[in-house]
Amino acid sequence: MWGMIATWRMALEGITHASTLLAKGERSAKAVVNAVADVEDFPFYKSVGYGGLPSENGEVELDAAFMDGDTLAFGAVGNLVDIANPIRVAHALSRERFNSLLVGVGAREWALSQGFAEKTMLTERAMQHYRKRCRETIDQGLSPYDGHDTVGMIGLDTRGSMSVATSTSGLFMKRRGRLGDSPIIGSGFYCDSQIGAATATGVGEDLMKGCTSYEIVRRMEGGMTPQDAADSVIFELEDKLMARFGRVGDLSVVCMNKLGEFGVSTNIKTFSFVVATRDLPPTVYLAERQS
Ligand code: SD4
Repeated sequence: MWGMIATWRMALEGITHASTLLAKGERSAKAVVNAVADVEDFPFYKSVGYGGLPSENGEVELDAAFMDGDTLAFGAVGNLVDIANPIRVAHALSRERFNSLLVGVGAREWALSQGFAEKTMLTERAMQHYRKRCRETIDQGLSPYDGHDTVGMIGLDTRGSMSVATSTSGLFMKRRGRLGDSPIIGSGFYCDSQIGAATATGVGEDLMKGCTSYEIVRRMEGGMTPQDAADSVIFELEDKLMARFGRVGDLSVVCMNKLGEFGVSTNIKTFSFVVATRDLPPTVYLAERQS
């Protein structure tokens, strides 16, 4: 068996490419890193990589992570500025024994020291969105826009190895230095080849409260199907936050177990995701809120 699953329609082209690699026996790590890098490179996706929307100071600060489900090694970067492919930096970090999560200036310095290319990640189009939002909110003060288009992608290869990758510019108009769930292990992503993997998108501040991705993997380990694990984690977290915090943001997840069975859950009306497996051609699906 081999398979890939990812959040949002934007992953389709990357998965279409990368799934041909998996079908030929390529490693899941290479498949997810290449596919996420494709999403990062596409200028019109407003919340990932090049063309991502800026923080409130006008700077594009990018977060990304990679986890190898065989070794449980992970690498992540946060608030990385003007480096072409944050996911490739995160992947390189996963090979280091220490310093697995680097943020800000330190992340940038390390990326440059390793020969990663500098690139201005703020596009004219993203700048126009930024100026418009500044005008709209001039009286109310800036508040982060609950956009949610983090790409989170899981790969299972023919050897049974699994990997997960995430990449995002986070919330539009976030405060400088803010991190969401996407570079945080256990929240935005988790992967264990002996069980399965999960990755999240939505309001990071709320996804982190449930250690969402780790919790889904743990429930799959306990015998739940991926779909039941995803639904139970999302709706229990939503109930808990509503009862104790009085509000909840958008929460969406995709997960896959070591057999290539997948699950998807969302608390928003519709959530698009992409799947490709040995038995299913790369396709965009829409998940709907189930309760
Ligand atoms: C964050 N979870 O930074 C990310 C944003 C996101 O879909 O997923 N958008 O909080």
